[in-house]
Amino acid sequence: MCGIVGAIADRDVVPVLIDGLKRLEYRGYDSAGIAVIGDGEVRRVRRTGRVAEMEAAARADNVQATLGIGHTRWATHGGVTEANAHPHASHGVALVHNGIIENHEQQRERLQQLGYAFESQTDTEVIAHLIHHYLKDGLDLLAALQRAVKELHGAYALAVVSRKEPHRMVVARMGCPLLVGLGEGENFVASDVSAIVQATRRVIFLEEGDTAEITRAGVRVFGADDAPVERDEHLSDVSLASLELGPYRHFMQKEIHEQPRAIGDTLEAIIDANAFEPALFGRDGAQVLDGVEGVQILACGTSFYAGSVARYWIEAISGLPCSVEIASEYRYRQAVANPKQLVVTISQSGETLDTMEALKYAKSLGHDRTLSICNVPESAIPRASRLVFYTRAGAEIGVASTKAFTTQLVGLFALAATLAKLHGRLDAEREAAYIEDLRHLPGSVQHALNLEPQIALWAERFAPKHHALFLGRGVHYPIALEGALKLKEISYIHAEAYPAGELKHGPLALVDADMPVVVIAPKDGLLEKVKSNMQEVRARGGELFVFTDADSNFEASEGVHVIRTPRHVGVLSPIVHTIPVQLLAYHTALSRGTDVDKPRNLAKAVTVE
Ligand code: HGA
Repeated sequence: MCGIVGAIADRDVVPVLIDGLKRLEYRGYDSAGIAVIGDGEVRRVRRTGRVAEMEAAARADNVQATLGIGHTRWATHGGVTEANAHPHASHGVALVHNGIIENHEQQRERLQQLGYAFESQTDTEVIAHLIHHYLKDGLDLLAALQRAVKELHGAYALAVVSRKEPHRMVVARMGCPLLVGLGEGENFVASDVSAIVQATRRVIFLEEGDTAEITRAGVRVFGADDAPVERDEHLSDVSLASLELGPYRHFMQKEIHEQPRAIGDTLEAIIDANAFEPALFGRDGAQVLDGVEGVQILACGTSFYAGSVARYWIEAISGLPCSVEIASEYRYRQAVANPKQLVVTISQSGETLDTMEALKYAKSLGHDRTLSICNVPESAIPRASRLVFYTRAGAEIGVASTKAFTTQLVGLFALAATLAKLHGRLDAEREAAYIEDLRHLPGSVQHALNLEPQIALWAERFAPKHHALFLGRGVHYPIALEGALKLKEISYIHAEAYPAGELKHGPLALVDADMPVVVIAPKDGLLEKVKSNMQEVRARGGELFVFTDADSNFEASEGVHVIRTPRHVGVLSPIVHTIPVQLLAYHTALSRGTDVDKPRNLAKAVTVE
């Protein structure tokens, strides 16, 4: 959350900053701002709302410079106002910040006593004054930053400029992502590579506790002890085309339709190996997975639902006990560690703060077998894990996760099958059958996507509603949860999901003609039970919208609408049944006219607590 970009060049960097902020806008869109250094002064332009509004203001003021920083905000401390928008400034120092400073109140009090006046309610402003305080003591900008960050508790990615040092910017990272982009005679800093990919693909990922100085000529990185360190250079494979909307109306729509390709790419290594092997998860795969006696999955949001599907798979296929927990709960409870358990963290961005902290906590308890399922190479969570399975979904820009979820499920299924094989529960015939199922998966997902016109008609009936209920059983219950989450995230319709058997224990009281009830009801061992639960809804006048598959011989009737995926895909059915609930949420949001890619109050890559 919050996007940072900075540039130093011998050309005007304002277009670079604004283009970068537009690409980072998915990380936060409460306000946007830039600060540039020119003629010995800091010039700031800040606006609430979208980057385009700030861009217009910068144009009107004819702001140009060769050094500048920019920010797109997802507010945590202080409302959505221009005064709270970044960059924040103190006597010729300006900075942008992603993260939360936990001891900002103490610092504010101290700095006020030192005579500093505050203009904003943010936690960020203390950092600007603190740096200025140390500049006044005679330190240079880099030393002042290094001194200041030692007094901060919490998380930060920072980019700082000063009117007195127009030839460099200085940056710091702790708990929030930050990378340096290396150009020819120009250099950059950004929260993620999408912001600078137009200028360069050569990047250095800063590590926890790093600070760096960035000039036109080069970059110097310092470790947590302020001593110079070398960090590897990487060549990013993010392409500009993958960040463009193309023929689609929204990134979410594009990303839903990219799923056959994303799943196909994610499957590649498994199909190539034609086997489920520990090496799919890294060089140490065999060492880490051998002897595993159970699995603990830690994740948030949609990734938590992917983990919830995996629990059914892992227990059913490998016979190992598996529990799934919301990362922000796990990290604060006194959990009982079992070093023979594999700890699996799931995060699209690899930067989800709660998940990262839960992983650190698990490690502190003695868990050494760690695996992450992640979509962003070189991000923090995979780097902190011994094993990793990279989903190859490509950049996911829509705030509501779609292709990241289905590709996570592919990785988790491969994990369940690999653990089963290691435990002698997967014979060659079954392994071959699963691989064959996976091979057909992109095609089955495409068939589900072809249902879009029918689902769009349903969406028109959902659009005027205020509430919706989603039901599923067994491995499809988490898909009901995911469907309800998608609908509430982007259409703002209040939606809840229940295991269908729970209906009579409470939620049935809510059912009436105004409460559409979505049911995920593929042909499996629980179908007859689900049908009985549906009768309970019908008997109370509820209207049912059923997603099922070709094998279920389920008929539509009065008050019961049915959409069928064209074929039953066995154990992979939850992946295919995700597609219709994504499309239902997307088209409902479209009918309601909400901002599909940037739903209110939310942002992508949740790097704050
Ligand atoms: N705490 C700062 C930055 C917020 C942030 O990083 N959000 O993801 C603020 O509220 O401005």
